[in-house]
Amino acid sequence: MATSRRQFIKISALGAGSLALAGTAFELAKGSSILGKISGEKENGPLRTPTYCEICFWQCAGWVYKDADGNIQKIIGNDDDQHCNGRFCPRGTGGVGQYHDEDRLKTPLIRTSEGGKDSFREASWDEALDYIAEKLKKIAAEHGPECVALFTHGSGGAHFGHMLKAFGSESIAAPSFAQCRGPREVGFLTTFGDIIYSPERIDIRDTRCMVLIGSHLGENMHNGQVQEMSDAIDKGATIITVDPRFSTAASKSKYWLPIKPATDMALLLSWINVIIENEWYDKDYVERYTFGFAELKEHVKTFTPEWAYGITTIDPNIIRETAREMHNAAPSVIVNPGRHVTWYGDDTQRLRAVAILTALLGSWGRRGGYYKPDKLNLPSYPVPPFPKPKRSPIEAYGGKYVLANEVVANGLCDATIPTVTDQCNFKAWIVNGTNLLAAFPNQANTMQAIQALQLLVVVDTMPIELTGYADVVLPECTYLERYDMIRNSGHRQPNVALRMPAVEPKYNTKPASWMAKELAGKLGLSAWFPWKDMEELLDWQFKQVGTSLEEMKRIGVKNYPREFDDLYFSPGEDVIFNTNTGKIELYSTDMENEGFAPLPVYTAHEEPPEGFYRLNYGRAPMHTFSRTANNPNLTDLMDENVLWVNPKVAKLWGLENDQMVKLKNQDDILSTFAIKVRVTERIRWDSVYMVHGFGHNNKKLSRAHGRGINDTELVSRVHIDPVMGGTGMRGNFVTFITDFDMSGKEAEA
Ligand SMILES: Nc1nc2c(c(=O)[nH]1)N[C@H]1C(S)=C(S)[C@@H](COP(=O)(O)OP(=O)(O)OC[C@H]3O[C@@H](n4cnc5c(=O)[nH]c(N)nc54)[C@H](O)[C@@H]3O)O[C@H]1N2
Ligand SMILES: Nc1nc2c(c(=O)[nH]1)N[C@H]1C(S)=C(S)[C@@H](COP(=O)(O)OP(=O)(O)OC[C@H]3O[C@@H](n4cnc5c(=O)[nH]c(N)nc54)[C@H](O)[C@@H]3O)O[C@H]1N2
Ligand code: SF4
Ligand SMILES: [Mo]
Repeated sequence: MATSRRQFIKISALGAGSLALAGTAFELAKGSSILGKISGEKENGPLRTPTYCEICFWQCAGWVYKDADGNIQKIIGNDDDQHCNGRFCPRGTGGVGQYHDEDRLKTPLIRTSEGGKDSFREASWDEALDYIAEKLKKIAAEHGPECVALFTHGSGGAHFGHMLKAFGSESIAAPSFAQCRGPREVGFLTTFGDIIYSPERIDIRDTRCMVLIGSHLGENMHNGQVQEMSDAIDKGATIITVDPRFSTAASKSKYWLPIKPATDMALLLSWINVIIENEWYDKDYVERYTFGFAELKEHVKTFTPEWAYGITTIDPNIIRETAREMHNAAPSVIVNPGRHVTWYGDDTQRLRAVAILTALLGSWGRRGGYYKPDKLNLPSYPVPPFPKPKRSPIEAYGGKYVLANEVVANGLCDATIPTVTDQCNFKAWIVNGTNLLAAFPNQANTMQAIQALQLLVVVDTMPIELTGYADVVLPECTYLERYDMIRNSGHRQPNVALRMPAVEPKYNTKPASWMAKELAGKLGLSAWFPWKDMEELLDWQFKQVGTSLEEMKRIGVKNYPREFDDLYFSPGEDVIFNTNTGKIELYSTDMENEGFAPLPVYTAHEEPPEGFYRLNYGRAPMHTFSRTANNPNLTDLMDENVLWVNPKVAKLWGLENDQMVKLKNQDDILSTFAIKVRVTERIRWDSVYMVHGFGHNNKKLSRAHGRGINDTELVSRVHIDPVMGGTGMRGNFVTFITDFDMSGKEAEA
């Protein structure tokens, strides 16, 4: 009996396998239902499901393919998607590693204290959400709901943001503003009355000249942009790269300007000088659209290339030649506004200079320059009006940064640290999809805020630095296991994209959409979550714009025609800009009204002290910040960061390739881990360079723990941009520590 039973199992297993295999080839061609059943999907279910990628904010739309057993095989780009044109970047392709990562958070955790020792205990969802709801109710009763803040990056922000607004707080911030692109948005807003948006409204496809200033497209994988840049180069576009480091972009450029760090403002002012002095600006455009040209002309008179040479170390002839290249290509020129632009604290002013140059070349609103994106007007599901909070986020940071057009995350963080004058410090943080100990500079400051909290909830997919300090950890399932809000992004054509679950959530994880709705229920806020589930919500919304969830499951992305033919200005068109004067403000009245320089000025920044080097950091094409450092697919491609050191410096210090060093910064902060030296001419002698996002210290990250150095721990000095609160992070200096024992501590010698 036993034998025949064993045989039975064997045969049936084989049978199922071969049935599935036969089914695959056959049914793929015919599209019938057998495969759907085998892969655990409903009858006639698709073999591929649509998603948009969450491995970075670029949100490329793609298809998730599964095999007959329902296992994810691959993710590829959706051909109809303007963000990716059918191609994913290496990170997006490796995104499935986030789903497979065995170190993932698996179940809710609650902090407990016993005998003075803290530990996490596993909890059910009900318990964890009850715990949070009770704490939030208590904080609201004692201090007001506005004392709760949300920090968020990525898709979950929409769900938790909606919940927090219903609760009575508008203090919702992302590190993608004041730690990233904020200065450029404010610099362009005060000049053109409009922002750059994401994806950036730059017409790389048709450009004839692109200037990259500390923006390293190529290593920085703005997917669609990198594709367009490579096409533009093939079509003969001139690339001018300004970077102290020989970046990948620099290697593709006609001109590489290895600028002395922190001096870009001088270069920009001298370009403006050359373009005005030689009358290389677009006279008709300047006359018709701009305000303050005479003041600008007077202002830049002395900023000659010779003046700039003394500051930037860039040859005056090269400054003239590159200005002429821009003039020759105008108006099809992009002086790229970059993205991570929080560098030295005068960043809004630097981006104002970029905006002014753009206006002089007449490239805003012109083919090959800046186009006007169009976005669908997507109605929200009807809910009651949100309660009006007693305190706005701006009040929380005391009337500072009035020109900021988004909430300043570090402003909320600072307002959490108790001071005598503050009316109400933040008492609780909900942190979703952002590793604040890597994203915020000055970790000591962040820690001080965290220690003052009554409640810290961390929603993440991975055990990270921040989860270690949480009171409650909520494990989110990955983007491959959930629905999220409709991606509605501005582009050349309005468009929507759907993310749906390709597979069931692994472990005891849940989507943020579910968490926010459940928590809202426990807080008595169900009126703001009237939909049954995400399917109902999405279907309702899609139907408002002429499609449906059912159709979107089949097509993934839908592009709509533009309502008006206004990608570019038409010749001689009268345009009213959304500024105080209705013109492009070369001279900014907003800046003047707020007590800032109305025309950008150069200020010298601190130089590295003797024996120290400026800490420079950036991106690698196969990783995103700190979020991919443990992804098994991507660690296969790169599993640590290395330290770029100029050969002159290496010789001086006797450093060799692959030697491990630690770094110490100007404030005596020693890196927790060590990093491998890479000796290379590609970095100037006054700086060192590493990729951001490594050096994790959470031991639960089996592939990322202790691999390389975390640049953030060495960025203890912050230069705040007074205009919009951005955290300038590039004014930090490090020296080499070669004498340490590998167990962690600097050797006593
Ligand atoms: N020193 C230094 N600091 C920087 C930068 C730098 O280059 N150097 N760059 C700055 C810039 S430009 C930016 S935009 C910010 C970026 O800041 P962040 O977006 O905070 O970057 P990450 O470090 O990747 O942290 C993302 C967190 O989200 C989690 N996560 C990933 N997917 C999901 C998901 O689906 N759901 C949830 N709930 N969580 C998820 C990850 O596990 C990770 O813990 O950092 C800024 N700070
Ligand atoms: N693969 C990948 N792509 C990404 C991301 C990622 O994590 N991984 N993150 C995305 C995000 S949110 C952002 S904000 C962007 C950021 O991408 P970028 O806007 O390109 O910014 P960084 O990565 O900070 O690039 C830093 C560049 O500036 C140079 N630099 C340093 N100091 C100076 C200086 O004083 N002057 C000049 N001119 N240059 C200087 C550095 O050498 C480096 O090449 O990348 C996006 N794309
Ligand atoms: S650029 Fe790459 S990582 Fe970012 S969303 Fe697109 S495919 Fe994903
Ligand atoms: Mo960013």
